[in-house]
Amino acid sequence: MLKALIFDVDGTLADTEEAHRMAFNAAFHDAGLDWYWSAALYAELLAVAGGKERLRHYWRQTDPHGPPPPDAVIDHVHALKTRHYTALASALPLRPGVLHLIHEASDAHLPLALATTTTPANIDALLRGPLGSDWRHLFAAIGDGSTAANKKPAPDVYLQVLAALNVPADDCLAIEDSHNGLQAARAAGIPTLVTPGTYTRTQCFDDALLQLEQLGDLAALRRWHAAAFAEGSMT
Ligand code: XBP
Ligand code: MG
Repeated sequence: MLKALIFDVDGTLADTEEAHRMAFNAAFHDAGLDWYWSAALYAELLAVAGGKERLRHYWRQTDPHGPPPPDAVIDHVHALKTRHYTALASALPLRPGVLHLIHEASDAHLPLALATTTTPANIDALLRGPLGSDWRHLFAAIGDGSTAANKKPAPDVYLQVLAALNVPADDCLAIEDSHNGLQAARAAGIPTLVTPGTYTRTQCFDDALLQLEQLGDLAALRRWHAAAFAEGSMT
């Protein structure tokens, strides 16, 4: 029986990665770096979850034999990026069906959680508009880039919210947009529904319970979750 919904943030609650890409490029300009991440390159770099991890990965790509980038430099560029992103995110709409589902689940007293690799500042910038400045009261648990050092596809943020929810993984449904996110949720044993975003729709989602273009209502999620166990398709 479905006892909790766990939402990923970037790409799932809103199609945010183009804003992240623009923020990274603005930060490179501010920092005097002659880097530019095209949409095609960013789609490749999204294989690395976490903005700081993505920056380190790219730095090593551009200078494979040089020393690793100093943490202070990565932290500085990422702070510039977060400043640009939070300004952009405040104007981003939630994906179709998300707001309705969050309010429907909340009205039905179905616990909700967030499991993301992004930062608390980015989550607040995205959600305070559509959900209000007190949006945190809608979520029983939040696992994010500040609570888990290991980013997706590691299951850490999902394991954290499962412990906080005190609900068995089988009784939850995770909603994700990316292969990394799907892997993280499945590694935590959580049945997972995927709603691919602009940057992730060509990724592999073989282990998903279901792949949807957009979220439906809570009754549909309950039916899919029940059917998955009735068929025994969930291990
Ligand atoms: C997606 C990510 C994040 C964003 C960039 O997070 O991998 O790293 O791309 O945000 P989600 P930061 O788990 O919500 O899909 O720079 O704050 O990491
Ligand atoms: Mg995501």
